[in-house]
Amino acid sequence: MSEITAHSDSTLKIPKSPEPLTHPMKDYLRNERLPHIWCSTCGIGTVLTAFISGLQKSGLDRDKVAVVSGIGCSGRAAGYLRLDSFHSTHGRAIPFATGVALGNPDLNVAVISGDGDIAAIGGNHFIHAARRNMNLTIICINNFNYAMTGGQAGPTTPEEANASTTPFGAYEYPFNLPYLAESCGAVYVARWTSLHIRRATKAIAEALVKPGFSFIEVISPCPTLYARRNRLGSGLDLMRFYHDTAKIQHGANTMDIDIDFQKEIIVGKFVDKDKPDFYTNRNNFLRNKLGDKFIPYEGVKNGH
Ligand SMILES: Cc1ncc(C[n+]2csc(CCOP(=O)(O)OP(=O)(O)O)c2C)c(N)n1
Ligand code: SF4
Repeated sequence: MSEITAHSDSTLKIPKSPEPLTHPMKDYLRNERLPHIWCSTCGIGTVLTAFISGLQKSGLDRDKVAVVSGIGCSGRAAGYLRLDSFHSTHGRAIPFATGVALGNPDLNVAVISGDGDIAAIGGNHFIHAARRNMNLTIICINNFNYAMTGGQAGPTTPEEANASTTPFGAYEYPFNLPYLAESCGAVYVARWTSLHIRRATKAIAEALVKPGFSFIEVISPCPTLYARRNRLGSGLDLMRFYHDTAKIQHGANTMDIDIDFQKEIIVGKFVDKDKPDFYTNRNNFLRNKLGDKFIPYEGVKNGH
C-alpha cells in the first residue's frame, strides 16, 4: 500500500486507501442537494446521522419507510434523505405523516422536525396523533427557539433564556415535551441530546419498529442564534455542557423532567409500554361491532 505524507516536514504517514473515500451514509443522502444549509456546529446533522444509523439498526426495509418534516432548520432534515421523504408545511408534518400512515399501514412513518413545528403551530396535531396512538415515530429536535426565522422564543424556550422576542429573558412557562407526549397517550417516550448519539440511535431504532405513537426529543445546539444570544459559546461548548449536566434516568417520571435554563437535563427512556395502535384498535372495535360484515382496510397495495 502506498502512503502520503501529511506535511512535507512531518514524519506522520497516512495510509492511502486503495478505494476512493466515500461518505459512509452516501446511499441514504440526496447528495445532489448538498451542501446542506446548517451552520457549523449545529446539532441537526448529528440527529440526521442518528436517524440513518437507527434506521439501519432497525432492520427495516428502507422502501417501507417514509419521513416527513415541517418547516424550519430542523425541517430540512427530510429533504436530505434518500428515502420517500417529504418537506411539508410549517406545523403540518404530523397530519401529513398521519395521512401517509393511514393510506398505507405497511409503511413505517417518521417525522423529524423542530420544537416550534411540532409543539407550537403543530401542537394540536401532536396531541391528537398521540391520543389516537397513531403509528408514527416523532423525532423532535429541540433547540429552544424558532431558529430559521431569527431566534424567536418558542414553546420550549426555558424561562430566563434570551431570544429575539424576549430580550429581557423568556417569562412564559415552557412545555415539558416528554410529559406532554406521555399524558396524551404516547407508548414510547425518550429524551437525549445530540451528544448522546449512540443512545439516540438506539432509541430511534426501537421507536421505528414500535407500533403506535413514539416520541423522541433530542436537545440540540443552535450556536448561531440561541447560544449566541445567551452567550453559551459554540455548538462544541454546548456539547460540553450536555456532557457535564445531562443525567441519565431511565424510567424517570416525565412530570419531573422540566428543563430549566442551563441546569441539569434529565435524559433517558421514560416510557415503553404496549397499547393497541390506531389501526389495531379500530379494527378490533369494528370487528366486534360488525362481525363478518367488517372488511378491514388494508391500505394501498399494488398501487390500488
Ligand atoms: C404557516 C407558517 N407560519 C410561520 C412560518 C415561518 N416559520 C418558518 S420556520 C419557523 C420556525 C421554525 O422553528 P422550529 O420548528 O423550532 O425549527 P428550527 O428552525 O428551530 O429548527 C417559522 C415560524 C411558516 N413558514 N409558515
Ligand atoms: S440557525 Fe441554529 S438551528 Fe438553524 S442551522 Fe444555524 S445553528 Fe442550526
